[in-house]
Amino acid sequence: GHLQSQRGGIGLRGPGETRLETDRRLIRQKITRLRQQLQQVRRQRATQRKSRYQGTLPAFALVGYTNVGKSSLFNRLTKAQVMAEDQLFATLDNTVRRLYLNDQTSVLLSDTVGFIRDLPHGLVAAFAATLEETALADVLLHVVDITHPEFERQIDAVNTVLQEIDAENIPQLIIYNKIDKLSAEQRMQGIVRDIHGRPQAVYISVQDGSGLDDLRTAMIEMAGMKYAKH
Ligand SMILES: Nc1nc2c(ncn2[C@@H]2O[C@H](COP(=O)(O)OP(=O)(O)OP(=O)(O)O)[C@@H](O)[C@H]2O)c(=O)[nH]1
Ligand SMILES: [Mg+2]
Repeated sequence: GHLQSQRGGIGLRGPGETRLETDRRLIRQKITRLRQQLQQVRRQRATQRKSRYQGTLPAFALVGYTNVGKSSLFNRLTKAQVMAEDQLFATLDNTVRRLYLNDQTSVLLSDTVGFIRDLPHGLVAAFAATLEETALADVLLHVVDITHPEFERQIDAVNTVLQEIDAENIPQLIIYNKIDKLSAEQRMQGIVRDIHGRPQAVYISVQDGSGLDDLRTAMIEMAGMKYAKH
């Protein structure tokens, strides 16, 4: 049926308008209203996200090529906390958790989808909603599988995606993971620092737990840097 009859037809038809013209006008109005509502929802979501992230807690996001061990690390860091003190964290979302690093420092930690090389532009857009969280992080934990023969190309690929989502200027800590697979003489350890003494990279194994204390130390320092900046 026509919109006019559905709406009861009271004063809907403008002077000289055909029924078809009236319907078109009503549909256009409806589309405009829906667009405005959609815009409103988007704005609300952005505001909610901002207030969550621009609170007092520094937000850390795990990023990295697929299969490097991001989720394993996420689980290891958060599960250790759950076992130590179940009340200590609140689940904020499927993949965002509050993580207590020491008495003074707690942060938000989020897991993200793995990046892949040559991600088509359209796909980046499709992932955009997930990656929006990444772009809002204060610190990126860039996990790397140091035993992968192409780990350097994978780092570049991840950084390319980060550029596409305007996240290339967020401070990064490189986490070289899976050092348990390296031979004793290949194995590195400790925190690598830049000339200002800021943490740049750490060597860890999620599997055997080595380097996780160094990682926490580096994270605590970087969480503090957020406030030092201002
Ligand atoms: N040897 C070894 N294997 C590891 C380590 N950390 C993770 N893995 C393995 O690496 C594989 C991938 O781990 P995930 O945690 O799923 O990797 P991810 O980065 O979350 O992968 P996506 O979600 O696909 O991007 C799993 O088989 C893990 O068991 C590690 O420290 N040493
Ligand atoms: Mg994962």
